[in-house]
Amino acid sequence: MVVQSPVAVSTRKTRAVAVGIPSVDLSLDRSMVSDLIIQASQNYGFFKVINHGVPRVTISRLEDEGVGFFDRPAPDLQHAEPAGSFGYGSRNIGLNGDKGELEYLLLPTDPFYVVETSKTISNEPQNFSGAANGYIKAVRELASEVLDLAAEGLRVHDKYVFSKLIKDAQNDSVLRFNHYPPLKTTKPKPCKDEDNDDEVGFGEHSDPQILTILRSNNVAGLQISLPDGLWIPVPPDPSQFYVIIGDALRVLTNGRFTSVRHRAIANSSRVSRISIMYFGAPPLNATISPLPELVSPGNPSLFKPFTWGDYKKAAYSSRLGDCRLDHFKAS
Ligand code: GA4
Repeated sequence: MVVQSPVAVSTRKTRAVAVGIPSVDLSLDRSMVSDLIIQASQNYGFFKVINHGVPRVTISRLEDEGVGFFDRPAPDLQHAEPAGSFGYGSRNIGLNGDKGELEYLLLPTDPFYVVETSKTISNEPQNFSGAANGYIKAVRELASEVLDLAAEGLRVHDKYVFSKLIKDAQNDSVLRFNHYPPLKTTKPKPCKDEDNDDEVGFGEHSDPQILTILRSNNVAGLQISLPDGLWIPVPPDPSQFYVIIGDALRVLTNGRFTSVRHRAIANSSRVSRISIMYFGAPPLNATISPLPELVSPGNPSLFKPFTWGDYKKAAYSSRLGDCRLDHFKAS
């Protein structure tokens, strides 16, 4: 595994530490890549992928559309609200009172839906939908490749067992843009206690889905939690992607993979931070339970079976930082 150069950290709730983020080079020999993915997914639930094959223009086109969207006047942003919990949001996260110093746009990834929704997002909807659909297709392929490599490394019978869930025509995957506005220089820096919510960009949580593909511009903010609870910053790298293992994959692997807790600190730089996440999710009626190959008398199932729809419902009834999987543990 390529481990990036050590970083010294000393920020709120982090200790000074030297840790590298695991990095997986997809151009290496296939069995080596799959071993690296297994190690990183078990030990961190998080890794960077390099030599990912997604064209730079596919990324920059969508980032430009995202920047253009958040630059629009406030009343236009509110119109980007197609239905339910999708659309534009600001400061309010989810439905149960979580707050963060950001604004965002959440979209389903169905290409027809993207085309329809684009009319409320951009004055040039074909540009937005073209960029979004091109990006979604590319990162879904990337996510599927990572999942196939993971299945190979786990030596499970069906190598497509994970990727077919996010490729299913009824998949429930989501695309999210987060905009963390730059620090307002006119506002005096408040002197607040350690747990002050004002400093949270997007609070600590694990992603409920199977796999997240995250990419940001060159502004820092993302942090991941190590198994011992230590938080480490993730250096931004606009040309690469980060992979986040979600709760559903943790269950499918019977806890062999960990679903990493992560957060974004509020943006303290003078430029905006823009991140784009693809959350690969199964169809609502798909059953999520440990793969039989990963269960044995010595290694019993850690979770009760549930559908993705059940889990999504539980997620939306919970607070962002809750450990939602606790309710689905086998007794
Ligand atoms: C975290 C991962 C994705 O961003 C998201 C988030 C969702 C939301 O922002 O609407 C949730 C959060 C996320 C998990 C718990 C619930 C739902 C906010 C929240 C408090 C879109 C998702 O699928 O789950």
